[in-house]
Amino acid sequence: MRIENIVLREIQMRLRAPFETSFGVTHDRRILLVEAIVDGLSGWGEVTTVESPSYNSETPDTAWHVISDFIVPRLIGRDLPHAADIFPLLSPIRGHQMAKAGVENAVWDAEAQLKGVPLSKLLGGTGEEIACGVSLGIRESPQALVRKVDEEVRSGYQRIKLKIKPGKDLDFVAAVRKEFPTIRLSVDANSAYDLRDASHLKALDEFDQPLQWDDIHSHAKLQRQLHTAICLDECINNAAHALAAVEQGACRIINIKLGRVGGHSSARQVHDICQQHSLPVWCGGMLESGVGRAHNIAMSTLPNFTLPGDVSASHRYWNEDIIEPAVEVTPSGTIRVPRGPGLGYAVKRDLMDRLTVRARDWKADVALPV
Ligand code: OSB
Ligand code: MG
Repeated sequence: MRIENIVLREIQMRLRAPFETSFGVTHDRRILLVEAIVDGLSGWGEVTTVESPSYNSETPDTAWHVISDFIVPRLIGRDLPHAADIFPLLSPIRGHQMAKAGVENAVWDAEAQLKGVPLSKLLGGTGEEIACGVSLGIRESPQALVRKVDEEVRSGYQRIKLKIKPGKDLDFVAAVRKEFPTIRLSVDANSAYDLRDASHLKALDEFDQPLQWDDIHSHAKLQRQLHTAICLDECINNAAHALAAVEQGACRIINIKLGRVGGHSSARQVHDICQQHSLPVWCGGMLESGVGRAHNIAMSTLPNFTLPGDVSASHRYWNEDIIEPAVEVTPSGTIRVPRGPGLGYAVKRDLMDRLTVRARDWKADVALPV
């Protein structure tokens, strides 16, 4: 497999509704897309940074810089047996997982297309459909949140995740729990608390990363004080972090985000460590366009993804997605895994071109800005 050409572009897409987390409100997404042309076929990857360094340390601009100046020069013109060979080639670049993942994942898509198999199968996935949940941004009032939960439960989603922050937590969660006593519920604080909040947090149900973004140790202390499961998100950026968290008892669930861990190779390692330790995983979301969403669907077919992920229908985010068909969710809250080669969705080039605000193109043997 020869990487002949890499095209990096930034697209801007407006969310259908603003999304509020403990670190801020997002209206417009800045998304980098990577097209890797491998043996004449285009594979696609998405860089899942948010707009500011508030979820992790990356932004669209740090990813643009690192891809342009460090990742592309290491890969352009290379002949590789597998997309999995990219991960070790990029290990001299410290961090910048989301930048790496965008590129590595594009080559995974290309490899699956070249082999004529769905990406899910190339990754080792099984199953025809994946279980879906939704992540709901912070709302004005508990009543508004209950109305939104009602809508999503009626659509069939199998798990509801509520974003919380100090001052918008217990009342909101209690109102939802009262109205929906049996739904699978979790709450995501995106690192907005610290250990002094332990007694306050005990009143809540289930957690997605309450404490500092990079602090496995404090989560271990908190998990010992709670009955309910902590799910780590921001803390787990590679297989070593996953092993540390598992062995220290810092969580009972891990959410895997392809970008956060650096792409499919690393995601599989994290998945396998969790599986060996009987810790279930689920697929996290980063308000992706269809390209990133399609990668999430493929990854979610791995056998230890036993909990519903934050992978939901395109129309919850976008008026028009950049892939076709758009991702749809069945009335029982599942997504059917596409059977076509690669990602199994087609990229809408016209729409993507209209949304593109900058692009850069590298060809094998010469590296010239467009
Ligand atoms: O913590 O999962 C998170 C969005 C941006 C940054 C962090 C997170 C999220 C989400 C979005 O929860 C989930 C989705 O894509 O639906
Ligand atoms: Mg989270």
